[in-house]
Amino acid sequence: LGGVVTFGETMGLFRDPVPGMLALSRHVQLGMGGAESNVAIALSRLGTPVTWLGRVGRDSLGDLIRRELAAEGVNTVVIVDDDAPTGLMIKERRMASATRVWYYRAGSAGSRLEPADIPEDLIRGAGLLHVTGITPALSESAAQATRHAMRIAREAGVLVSFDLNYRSKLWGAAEARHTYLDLIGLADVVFAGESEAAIAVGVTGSVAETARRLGDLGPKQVIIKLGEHGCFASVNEVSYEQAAVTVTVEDTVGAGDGFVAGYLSELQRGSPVAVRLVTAVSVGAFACTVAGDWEGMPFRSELGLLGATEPVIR
Ligand code: KDG
Repeated sequence: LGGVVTFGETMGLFRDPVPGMLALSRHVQLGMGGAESNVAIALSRLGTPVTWLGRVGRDSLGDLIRRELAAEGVNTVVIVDDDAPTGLMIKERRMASATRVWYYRAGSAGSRLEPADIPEDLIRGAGLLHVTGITPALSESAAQATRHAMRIAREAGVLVSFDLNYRSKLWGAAEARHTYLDLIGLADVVFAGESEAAIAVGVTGSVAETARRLGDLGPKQVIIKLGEHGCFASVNEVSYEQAAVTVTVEDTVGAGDGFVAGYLSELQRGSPVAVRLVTAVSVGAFACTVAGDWEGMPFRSELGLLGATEPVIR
């Protein structure tokens, strides 16, 4: 199979790893973040070939993103936009248990993605296309690019994966709902948290009913992410439950992306559903153990560390 193709906006990221008021930070660290590139890095570390496509500005943050993805073994198709800067995200870890995020991405290079940027042949040759609900929230052209890519994949018989990934700072629930209902219908695999799923299909009495309603929109594989409670999945109308792996949490941002990568990596390997879900919760747990959106993603050879009984392995 031709590996995974994904695209979206990756931004520069400022954060202080020490909890407290960002206004008092004197040692802010520079990094990057973006849901789709987080997934791409995790897939690469898990041994699944992956290509990330996106726009960056002709600036140092754009250089950082290209260098980091190359270092992680992610194939990239990067469009350097001369007319817009790379977007930026600022993360304030106000206390160990509460992180706030601000975006500086309106009009950014990444948000200027458009249908003409989509490499149609690359998608037709892929094993799977993965997109998230962040991209259509960025701009009208990015929304069109997302839909266009999903249609091309579908027409070519390439599996399409869609993670709702609701971001309230980017759009309202009513607008998101309209787009979700459209895009879920173009997906084979859909991932959502419970509250995200409720935006699309309303509040239901049970996670099984939520999954059923999402499945009624088209996807055969519906996976509801339940955070510290693991996940619920309905695949070809069979239900599965998987508990989470308990870890000491540093930063939950990126856990959902790790979860998605774990599932998709196993799907690409032809693993059964139960194995996909175990790897999903394992990679999600790894992502929580390290401050940073993607830095904690595991290599496949490291997955067994979660069950380690000795703190030091010599
Ligand atoms: O899923 C983690 C992402 O939220 C983060 O890395 C940045 O893509 C991002 C976003 O839009 O919030």
